Amino acid sequence: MATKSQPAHDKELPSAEPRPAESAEAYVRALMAQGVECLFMNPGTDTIPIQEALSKLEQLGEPVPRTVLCLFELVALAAAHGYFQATGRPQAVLVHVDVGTQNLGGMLHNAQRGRAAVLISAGRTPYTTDSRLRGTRDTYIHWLQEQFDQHGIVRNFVKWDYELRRPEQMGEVIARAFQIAASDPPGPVYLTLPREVLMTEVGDVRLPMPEQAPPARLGAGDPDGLRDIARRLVQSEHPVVLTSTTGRTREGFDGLVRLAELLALPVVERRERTNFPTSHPLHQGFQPGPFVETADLILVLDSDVPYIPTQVMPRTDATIIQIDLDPVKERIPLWSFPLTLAVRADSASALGLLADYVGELLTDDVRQRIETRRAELTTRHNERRAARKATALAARDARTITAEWLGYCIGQFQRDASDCLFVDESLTSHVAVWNHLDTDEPETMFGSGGSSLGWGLGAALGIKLARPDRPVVLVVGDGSFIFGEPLAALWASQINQAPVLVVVFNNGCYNANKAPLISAYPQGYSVQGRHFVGTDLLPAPRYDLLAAVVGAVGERVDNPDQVLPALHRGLDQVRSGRSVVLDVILVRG
Ligand SMILES: Cc1ncc(C[n+]2csc(CCOP(=O)(O)OP(=O)(O)O)c2C)c(N)n1
Ligand SMILES: [Mg+2]
Repeated sequence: MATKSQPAHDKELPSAEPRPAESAEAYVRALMAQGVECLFMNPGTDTIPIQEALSKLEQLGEPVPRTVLCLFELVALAAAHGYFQATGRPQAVLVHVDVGTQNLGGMLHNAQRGRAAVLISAGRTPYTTDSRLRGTRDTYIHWLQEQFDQHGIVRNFVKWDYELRRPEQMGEVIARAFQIAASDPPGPVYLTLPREVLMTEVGDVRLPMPEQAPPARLGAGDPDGLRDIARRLVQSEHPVVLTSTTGRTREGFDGLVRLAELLALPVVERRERTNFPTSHPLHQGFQPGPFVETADLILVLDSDVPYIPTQVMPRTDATIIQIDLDPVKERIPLWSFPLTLAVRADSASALGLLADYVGELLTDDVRQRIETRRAELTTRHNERRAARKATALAARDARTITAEWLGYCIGQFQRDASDCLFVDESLTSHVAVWNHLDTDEPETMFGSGGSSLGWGLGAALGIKLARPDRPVVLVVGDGSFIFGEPLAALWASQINQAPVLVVVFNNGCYNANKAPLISAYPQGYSVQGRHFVGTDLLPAPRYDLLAAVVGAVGERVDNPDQVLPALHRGLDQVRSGRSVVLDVILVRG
């Protein structure tokens, strides 16, 4: 288990006042019992018992989670989210009362939508005003921090919330929190910790082991239903697979490759994970539109929004099957995508069974049809890739760097540095990145799964902590970079020996806001008067200079020829232990 600093058992123990064990120590031990490796935290007067417990237990030689101090809370939650994505192991976040909870901000939305199992714990201002009680109110702010419903801040976003009422509950409450967070579909949970409870002296607290409170997992689903799907897949003339997160596990990725290859299924991704090898001939890019319109069978795997129904509609006679941990999206209030079959299952298991059933149904006729389709799809794949490459190369000799060229260079870079993991918050540049980056291995690309910006920097930190053996590259819009509290995130990366390579797509604007404005009002005042309100980030801050403030390395790149060398220089720095901010100046949006 990771411990940040050297425990003190080999030195003289400090002459600390010996105190009986308080329940805050049970909190730390309960986290350890649940296998928590990192506690991403930002403190307050409410968390001091836990800070003392961490210090005490570490100095007494007990294993404790690694503490990662995040100087802004949203970094903490994004990091725990990234860590979970990279490992499947839920981590813990600890924040200060109502205000620290509020600073988690949009990362709560991302953890919810991205199905990240995380225990978020927050202090709760002391209940009492009785000086005989340990932990009672003793400072001005203790009155201000109390809200009628602190949990109400998070209740839209979490699967479960609870206030620890008695110190004796600590073990079972923490076990319950992790059980719910990790049960399918996973998600964040919230626990408040009143200070008097944390500071109550306790004897031994029962700590249930994780194996006594296992999460509920979905398996492959109903075998009869899967046989029916297999039959429909074999009969289909124009099938398509749409996926967003099937590659969240290696089994899901391998299962999709197996089924797609068996039937020559075109796969269209929305890349929140690497779901299918980009260079595979059956990979058909990232635009569902043309396939959705013509398909007689649409197999939607692990996707919240498979296509945009106001832009493209499936055929009325199409069979549409959704296999997902939550196929009808119970937490999305309005969701009315037409479905023939909704299958609640873990796609990784379901795909294996489906492939077995399909194998039993293949006749010579069917095989012939499949081979014809495979040939057509291979041609289509090659043409699309060639067109994207031509677009990128056409930009090589331009004076300014286009997003396509930057995406292409990142793709070239990745060929040499194939051990890199990519975190994606590149917004309107994402298709340029996804198209050129041949992330052919599972668990090599991570997106938030939600829409709250500022996730990438914290997530990259968490992923690097989880996978210290792999270089981590964040591709991020300039706006999103700022939303991510770069000072807090890069500082934490530096001091925790978790360096990341940050590539800022500096187009000087919120293009994701500007482009739809232009398309909704093509002849409007904004366009005609070249006066865009609230979209331009100009004059652009010197993002590269910000790196030096925390001992990281910054470089500004504005010459197309320099993009690839700068990426390699950046990687060299990262491999030697320093984070890097590459501020790449793009054509202005
Ligand atoms: C927390 C948060 N605030 C605001 C938005 C609305 N929003 C969506 S995209 C965007 C602009 C993103 O800019 P940038 O990261 O530079 O990427 P670009 O659009 O330029 O590609 C904004 C402000 C959001 N999604 N999340
Ligand atoms: Mg931008």
